[in-house]
Amino acid sequence: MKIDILTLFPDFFDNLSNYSVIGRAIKEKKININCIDIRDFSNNKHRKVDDYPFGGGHGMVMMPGPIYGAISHVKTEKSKVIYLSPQGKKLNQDIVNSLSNEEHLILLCGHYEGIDNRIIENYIDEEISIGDYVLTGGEIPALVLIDCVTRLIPGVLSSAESYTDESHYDGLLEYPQYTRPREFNGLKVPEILLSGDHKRIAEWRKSEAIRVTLEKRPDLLDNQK
Ligand code: 4FD
Repeated sequence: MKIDILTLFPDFFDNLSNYSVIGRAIKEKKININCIDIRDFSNNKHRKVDDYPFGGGHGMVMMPGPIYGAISHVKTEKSKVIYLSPQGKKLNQDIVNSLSNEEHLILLCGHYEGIDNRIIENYIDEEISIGDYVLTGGEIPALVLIDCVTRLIPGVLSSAESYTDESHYDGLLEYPQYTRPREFNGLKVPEILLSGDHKRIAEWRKSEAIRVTLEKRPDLLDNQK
């Protein structure tokens, strides 16, 4: 998968190739991440990319020209252009699954009070939010999206790191996990996990996943497919 990040802060993404699973995916060429500095597409000698809002009001708005220039520079017929914004559709594992099948993502990171609405209406395929809160820029949401999409690309996770037992894979939270020692500060590991009875362990884990989901995130059970 190719990922182009359109940003005013390309340095922010400098160390991705040293980071855990994403770093490995980059080195193994499962993903190809490229940063585009939106300022490079300003037609202004001061590399200005924002201006006052028409109609007045506080703050600045990112001008359409530089953003359009940056999108046009990387876009092909196979691209999906995503704008990270607090007004977007809230990201969930279903959206992540479908994005992981794309060939080329273009991630547009906004700043200031947002971008000229003509870009959103005409040149963006999907507007995505990582949750109902406001950040100073779209760069961290872009990183979140890159992280959760990358780990679903075939060959990125080893079978030992498989995601099929994890929270949100099947609409439930993950069952409780334990490791050695068997007793820690007087606290014991559930006996069944030491029994070696794999069928009963699988049943226990399924019922624990449901119990934990009911306790911590009952809203997830309303959306069972
Ligand atoms: N919840 C999110 C995305 C971006 C952001 C920005 C308009 C502000 C939160 C466009 C206003 C971008 C999110 C930058 N904050 N801040 O996903």
